[in-house]
Amino acid sequence: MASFKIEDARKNNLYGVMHMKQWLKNIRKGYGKKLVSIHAWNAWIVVILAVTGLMLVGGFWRELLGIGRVWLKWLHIIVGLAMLAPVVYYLLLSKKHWKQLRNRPWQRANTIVVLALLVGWLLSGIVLWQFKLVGPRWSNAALLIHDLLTWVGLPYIIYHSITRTRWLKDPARRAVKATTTVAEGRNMVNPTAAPSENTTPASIVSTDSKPTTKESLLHQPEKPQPLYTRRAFIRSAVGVGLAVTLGPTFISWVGRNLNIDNSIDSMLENDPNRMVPLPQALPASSPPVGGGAEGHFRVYTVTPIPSFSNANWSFRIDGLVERAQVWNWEQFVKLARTVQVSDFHCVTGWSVYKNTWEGISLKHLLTQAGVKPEAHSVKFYSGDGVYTDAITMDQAQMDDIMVAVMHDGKPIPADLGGPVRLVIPQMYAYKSVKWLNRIELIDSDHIGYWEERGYDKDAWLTGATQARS
Ligand code: HEM
Ligand SMILES: Nc1nc2c(c(=O)[nH]1)N[C@H]1C(S)=C(S)[C@@H](COP(=O)(O)O)O[C@H]1N2
Ligand SMILES: [Mo]
Repeated sequence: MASFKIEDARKNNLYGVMHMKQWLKNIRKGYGKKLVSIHAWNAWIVVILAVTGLMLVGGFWRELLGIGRVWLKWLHIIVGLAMLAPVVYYLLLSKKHWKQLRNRPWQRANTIVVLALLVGWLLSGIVLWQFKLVGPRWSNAALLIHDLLTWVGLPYIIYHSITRTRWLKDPARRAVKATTTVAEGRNMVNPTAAPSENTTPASIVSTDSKPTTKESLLHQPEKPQPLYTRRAFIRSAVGVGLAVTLGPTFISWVGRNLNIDNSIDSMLENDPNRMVPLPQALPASSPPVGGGAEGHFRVYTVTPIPSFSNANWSFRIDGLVERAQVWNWEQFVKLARTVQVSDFHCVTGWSVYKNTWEGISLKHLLTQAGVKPEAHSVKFYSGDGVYTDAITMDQAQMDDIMVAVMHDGKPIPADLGGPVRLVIPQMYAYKSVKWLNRIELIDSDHIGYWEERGYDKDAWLTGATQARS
């Protein structure tokens, strides 16, 4: 009995394996053509991801896109996930492709580089997509990897697709044919020449997707030309072009991440704000009790960066309060301040840790103003005239919400929301309104700037510890 069953199981297993083999065989049928079309699909996917991804970083696009930014992000994620299809499909065909490349170490290396890029983008992209699930440490690392792959990988891929287009390859084929090294003609296999299983596509990165026999016939050689010189020239031209256009951005990215230039200091040096007197740091923030912030703020704004002086700056608290108030700068810098250390997390994946903020506790301001019982939300206005956000009265009870005047013992530069910005450490930073100049108590909800454009109304960080309502 028992042995019977084992036999059965073995047979079933065998059938299973045979099915699997048949299935793989079917997949691998016409494999050359399939590789070519996988490659073409993948090239388009990468183009879309590159364009949408670069638009996601840019401050310029941030201002221009508004609600479109959230759609763009979803397009980027959906197309990103779709990249899984060609990658998996290729992996199913890869064994054969690999054998075919056995005498082509460069193509093998290239295949590995491209696969590593794609898989790296996919994994880091999925972590970024699920930022709430993984928490800030992981999404920070994922963003770093995603960026690094973009700065290294995109130039690599652009370089390859430009230097391997057909119009470059055809002349090269002529040159090769004129010599005796036909078999070694690198990358020059014509997919239309023999549409059989043995057809090898040029390489997984070549853009050789739609070969036309006519063209190859037209380009039959008469006499060899000094083509490698031209190829070499175009290659170096493309290389130089890429270095010039992407180089500076890449270097500044590396600089920021290696903390080479302390950019908050340079922001302060060039600060357009003219507030007099400058706030004087409490002992706890100079030197900063937090030991100094770790990480870098990305300067985000949806308007041109506003600047202020004593003449055009004021701060008010009004709406449903017993004692509405307006302060000018001289009065405001005299208000008693406290110091706190907290982390700062943006939903797009970056964080700045251990910020030592000095400012006035929101709770204290509200108590002073005397909130009326009808008040439901606290609405925050930015001096940029556009950005707003709000929290409920319950949320406003958190002790660590701060109307901040200093960061790490120095005034807050205009780039980072100075002279005064809001800090809500337990929520994502889109709640932390920059250039804060008005607090209004209102009897209803208020949907903030980014929430109106698709961000989650629930901005709580995963690890938030205080009153969640
Ligand atoms: C060719 C491949 C890709 C390129 C060139 C690319 C490029 C970029 C760039 C430049 C950013 C902006 C990062 C920043 O703010 O510094 C970004 C963000 C992002 N990418 Fe990709 N990406 C690619 C593939 C993917 C894939 C496969 C996924 C997977 C789902 C993905 C998901 C994301 C997510 C979730 C973000 C964060 C968007 C946000 O919240 O602003 N990406 N990508
Ligand atoms: N007025 C104003 N406040 C703002 C924003 C903005 O664009 N305008 N961006 C928010 C977002 S999404 C983040 S992550 C932080 C970024 O702060 P930073 O520019 O100082 O790094 O500010 C928040 N407050
Ligand atoms: Mo953000």
